[in-house]
Amino acid sequence: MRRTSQLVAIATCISTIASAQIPLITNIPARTTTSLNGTWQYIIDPYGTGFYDYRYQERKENDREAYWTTDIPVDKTDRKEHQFTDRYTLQVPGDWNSQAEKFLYYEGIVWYKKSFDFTRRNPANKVYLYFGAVNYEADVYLNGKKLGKHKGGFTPFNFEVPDSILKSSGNYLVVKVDNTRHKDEVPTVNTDWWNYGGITRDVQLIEVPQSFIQDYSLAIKKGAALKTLKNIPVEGWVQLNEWQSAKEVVVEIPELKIKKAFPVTGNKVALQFNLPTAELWSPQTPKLYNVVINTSTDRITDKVGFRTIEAVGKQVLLNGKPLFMRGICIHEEISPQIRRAYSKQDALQLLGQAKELGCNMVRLAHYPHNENMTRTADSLGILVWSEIPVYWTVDFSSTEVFEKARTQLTEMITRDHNRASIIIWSVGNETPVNPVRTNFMRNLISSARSLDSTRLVSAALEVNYQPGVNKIDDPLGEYVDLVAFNEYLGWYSGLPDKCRSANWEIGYNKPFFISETGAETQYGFHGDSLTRWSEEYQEWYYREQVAMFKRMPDNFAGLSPWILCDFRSPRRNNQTFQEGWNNKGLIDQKGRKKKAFAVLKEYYDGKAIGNG
Ligand code: GCB
Repeated sequence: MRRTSQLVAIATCISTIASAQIPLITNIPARTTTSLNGTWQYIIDPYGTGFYDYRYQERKENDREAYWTTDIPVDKTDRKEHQFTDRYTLQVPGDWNSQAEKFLYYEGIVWYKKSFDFTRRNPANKVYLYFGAVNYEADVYLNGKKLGKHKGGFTPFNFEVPDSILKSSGNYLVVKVDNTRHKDEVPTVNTDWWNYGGITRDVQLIEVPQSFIQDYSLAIKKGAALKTLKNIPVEGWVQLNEWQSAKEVVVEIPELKIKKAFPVTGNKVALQFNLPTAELWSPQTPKLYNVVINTSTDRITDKVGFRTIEAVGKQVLLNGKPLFMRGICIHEEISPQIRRAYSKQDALQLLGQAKELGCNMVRLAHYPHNENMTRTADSLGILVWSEIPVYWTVDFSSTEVFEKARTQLTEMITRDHNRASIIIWSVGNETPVNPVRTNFMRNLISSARSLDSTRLVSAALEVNYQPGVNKIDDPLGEYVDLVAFNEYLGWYSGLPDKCRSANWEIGYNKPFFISETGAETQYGFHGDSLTRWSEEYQEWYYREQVAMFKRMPDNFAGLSPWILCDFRSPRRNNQTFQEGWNNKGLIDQKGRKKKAFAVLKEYYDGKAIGNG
């Protein structure tokens, strides 16, 4: 947004702790699953009574008053002070805020309960319980036994379900969901979006053989020259949960007549082979190949696109050719229902609107969106910037907070590293410039690179506004592949005609990207272009910005204005024009396009000629 002061803080060295192994199972859509979506019962528990006793001590596992223990009285004398009934239910997936008026502003604890029967497809299978995401903290209990805990509102997690706990009938799954904001979490207490609570994404039981393929990666070798589309080198790996019984890994791409076998000598098997030829994935040709990975005990299929992405000199190259990113930022919120987005239908709506705007790229702000978004982006041919919620002022001095951020980064990359659409991992947004933060962010950048060396790493930085010239001189610029920054010339400072005299100096010889720019307006409010909040003001803002983009330095690699749709934000309290909404969308909460939509579309349609 704006950088007003430079904090000088004492640099504390964040020690690089060895990466924690997160046994996340990937490619859930292709696994044998049983959905636990649907109607769940709930109890709202603002005091945490189900978790703490009256001395505020954590309850023991078999405490009869704990909400994870059965709520059924043993006989008529039994006193049970918690009970789940069908009178109080929530739909999963889904945030709670949008499901009943009493939840609209609720932040705190809600207990969810689902009863289910379960028959294994194969009695020898292992079973995992998988959550697409729970915001923010989830404590998970099955039949009164704790399976585990997870923090982080936008990334998946799974627990192994021991055979001794799971029954064929009468299981009850209880999840304590807590979306209370805390200073030492990621994000921290202060953001500019609504903190939707709940089990916001799918819940599934996954069945896998005892020895199974946990994860895998396939991508064109970094730095490969693609002059001719012949003998394209592919590299990757297959991660097995255990290797002794797997023998060999066989990778097949039937359409390309590829079948390669690799001996298994450990849990992680390196892959290396050539594609004799292939159609590369790009926005114009979002070609996905069916890939089959087999071991002697497991088999998994996926649809994988092959492409390269690099920052070379002043340019971003997609498949070796200069790329201009015609982007738009998107929050994971959907109109007209006003709720967290989660489904394929939601993804089609949001990405469809971006396509209509002329986009070839989206910035998924400010946290990892659900997997339907990235899979749909793969199939529609939309490039993606994916980000973790290291937003504004997380506690950069804390090693625990760093670990929380790194866990979310790891979970984001693990889930999505086979999505060709994703070209940029972002480690944060508008973090204040000082040595402690720079060290923190730098360590995140190196973590991202060590998890995935095939994509660009970036972060949305701020502008150092100076008379005569606006500088991008944040020291973090040295460590990112793509220098990205948010600028609001004409909204947070001055009027849009400020753009006419604006000059830009990028302190790094790298491609740069405007990760945000925008102005707020209420759909249907009209005035002259000088009238704040009018559609005409926003339209003028975009006209001046577009004129400025046209004279940007030649390392300008694209932009993702703020934002596709208006979204809920408790920070926005102008009771005439905002009422709890950030209205910088080009589309309003009812799905109606504002005048500025056409201005950006015209610019993008012009840029599209000859560019992905
Ligand atoms: C920003 C933030 C974004 C805000 C936006 C605004 O710079 O990155 O999260 O919503 O500005 O509207 O002020």
